[in-house]
Amino acid sequence: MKIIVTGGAGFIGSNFVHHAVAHTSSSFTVLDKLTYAGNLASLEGLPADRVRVVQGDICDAALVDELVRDHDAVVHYAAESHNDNSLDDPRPFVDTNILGTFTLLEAVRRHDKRFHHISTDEVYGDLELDDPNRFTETTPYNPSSPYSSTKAGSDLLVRAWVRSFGVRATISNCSNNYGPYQHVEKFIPRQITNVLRGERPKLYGSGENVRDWIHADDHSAAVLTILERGVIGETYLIGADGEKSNREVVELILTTLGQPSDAYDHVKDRSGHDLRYAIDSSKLRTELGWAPRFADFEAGLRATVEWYRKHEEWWAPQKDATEARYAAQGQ
Ligand code: NAD
Ligand code: TDX
Repeated sequence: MKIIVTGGAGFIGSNFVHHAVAHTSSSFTVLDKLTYAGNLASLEGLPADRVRVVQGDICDAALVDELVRDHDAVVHYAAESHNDNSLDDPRPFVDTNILGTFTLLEAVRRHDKRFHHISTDEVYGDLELDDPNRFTETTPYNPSSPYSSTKAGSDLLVRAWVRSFGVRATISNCSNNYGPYQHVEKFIPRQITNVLRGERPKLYGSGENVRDWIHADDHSAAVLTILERGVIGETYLIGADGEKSNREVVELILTTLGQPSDAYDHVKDRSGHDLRYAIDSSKLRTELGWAPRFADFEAGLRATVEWYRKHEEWWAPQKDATEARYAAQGQ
């Protein structure tokens, strides 16, 4: 197959291209605007005869139409992805996440191509810390932030294009990813690189907020599974039973790097900060037979710490500007 990967120079998209090159015989066209979050270094080492990069905007209807016409499928990762940025300046989130998805949907409708939409568990809002329930495919949408509301809007567009126009699309909503090539603005890489630079990790508020962690490579395997065997029109939740409080994660990073487990600071909380996310991925596991390989979060985190230790040249160029932005926000 010839597959377009939007946002393929970002964190999860680049992990997907590496995974899919190794596990399929397809060829891939990365369509990426190369915003601050896109990095061609994340695609180094891939075979040039199977991976090509087109720098462009998913809101560019003419470019999108030309590319979609010439491919079999689109896997759609491109997004503005950081909650904190969406609180500071929501406009690019509306443009890319909503209008960009609309532009892609119109092209796959015109050319009758397979579409897989990458989304997030954040569309379901948050859970109490002691709620015995987890998110499922039937949990009502209740997004909290400008980021998650634009992702929710894009999911609803995909559902409408399936029902109204018969577009051959599937959707997946995944929990928090960690692994190589994640931008240093995000929680885990920010704290790892802080410790590597002799700075203290920064916990928003109490640090009791819970995220459900999955390794990006497990996310990629799940997406390939859905692309190959998913039922058109269906939504699949992706998660690896990796619930941890932010404080627990910071303590693990500190001890992995030989520091005292309490060598962190509490900083200003995020406005509207979601308390807890938790995914029930039974549907994907029972109906499509997927299971995570990185079942041990601590081992996966140690490998990720090691990756950042060995790849300072990948993250260092973005670190100072990212920390300057946080400092200006009191975080
Ligand atoms: P990221 O910010 O690391 O990467 C986003 C990529 O999209 C970048 O390469 C950027 O240049 C590109 N991009 C942005 N706007 C674009 C545009 N208008 N046209 C073309 N390319 C554009 O994000 P990520 O963390 O890799 O997330 C990828 C997808 O996965 C997003 O849709 C996100 O909502 C979803 N997701 C992320 C997580 C997570 O934990 N990071 C969890 C669940 C779902
Ligand atoms: O310095 C920090 N300190 C801190 O305590 C940062 C950057 C974050 N946090 C907290 C906020 C969250 O509770 O850590 C948690 C994780 O934060 P982020 O990495 O910003 O992720 P989150 O807001 O949970 O969203 C992520 O998962 C779902 C991705 O960024 C989204 O794209 C995805 O949809």
